[in-house]
Amino acid sequence: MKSDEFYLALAFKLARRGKLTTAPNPNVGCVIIRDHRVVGEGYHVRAGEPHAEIHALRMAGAMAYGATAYITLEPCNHYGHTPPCTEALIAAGISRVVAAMLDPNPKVNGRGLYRLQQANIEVRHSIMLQDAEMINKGFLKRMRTGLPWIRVKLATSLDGRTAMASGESSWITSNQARQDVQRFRAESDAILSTSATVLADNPTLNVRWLSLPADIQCLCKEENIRQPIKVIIDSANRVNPFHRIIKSNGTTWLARIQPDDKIWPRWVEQIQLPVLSRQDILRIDLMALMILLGKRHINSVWVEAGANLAGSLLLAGLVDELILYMSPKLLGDKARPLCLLPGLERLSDALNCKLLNIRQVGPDIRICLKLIYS
Ligand code: AOF
Ligand code: ZN
Repeated sequence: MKSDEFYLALAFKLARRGKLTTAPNPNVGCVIIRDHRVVGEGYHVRAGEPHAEIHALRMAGAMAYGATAYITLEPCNHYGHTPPCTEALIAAGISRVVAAMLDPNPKVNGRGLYRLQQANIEVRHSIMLQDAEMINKGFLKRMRTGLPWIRVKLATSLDGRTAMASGESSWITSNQARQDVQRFRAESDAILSTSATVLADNPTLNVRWLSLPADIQCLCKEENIRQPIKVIIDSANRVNPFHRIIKSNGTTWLARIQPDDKIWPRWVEQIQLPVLSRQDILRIDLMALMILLGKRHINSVWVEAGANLAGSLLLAGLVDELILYMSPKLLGDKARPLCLLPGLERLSDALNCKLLNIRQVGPDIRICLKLIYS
């Protein structure tokens, strides 16, 4: 006989198929097992469409009677875009439910499993919690805190430099590293950058299907690829309608102190944000920006900007992960540092990270780190 973990692992595998499409909803997978056989399987594809359990129940049909449902997240018990999955499980005669974790969505949060128990369904939960946390980092953080999961990308030399003193920087890391970045962009709901980066590099910050690694490409057809929302911090209104990021036609939010009255394409929105003033310089309040993104259902933010924004986000305690591409080059003492962190003086002020993984990407090294704010 196979273990609950074995069948739940199948459900996780299914859940991952929705990686590029379910946001702002979580990735959820479900398998239905009767007499040691898989009789139904499903995963949540897109917000607004049926949940994982519904796909699996449809496939199982009458075979769901007396069966066990393995689900990577507690089934919902509320009317959202779709009716509650709990009622569908009960109506189909499911006799046991194994759910990897509770759904922290305040609309669910234990009520789904409670409803199943009331209907005399045997319930087991909180197993393979680490997998359940990993697969929905963004959704879970937003449900728990209102804030998105924030990843900052940095490209650096061996001596921790990002650009020459002149600002010359574009080719520090390899083509392969830049291709690897496409994966993170595709998996994110928003890409955050600054007017400084727009003015210096004039990027599009788009996901290019052809540049995606094969394991990501197979999750989504080219025409269905989701472009993350581009969010540009532009406190001095320096971005104009002729920059490539604006012309390249994808939802773009300009985070500004004061909107201007230029004529912008319909996919551009100027958002007025509160400011923090430091040494007479007005800066957009980054926490207010992240709260706003959370309210707009952004689960995950991918930051591609310079040393200034990276430093400010780190100092504001807003960074969840650093993704560091390190090129085996030495740029020397005059080159620019990785991120600006003024005010750190003692070792006890240091920002600490936990190493998540290291990989070689072409000639470069990719280091993924989790920030530990204590
Ligand atoms: C499940 N199974 O596959 C998913 C669930 O607006 P709706 O109706 O799509 O509901 C969205 C909420 O339902 C979402 O915020 C999360 O709490 C839960 N997602 N629940 O039973 C699923 N995707
Ligand atoms: Zn549901």
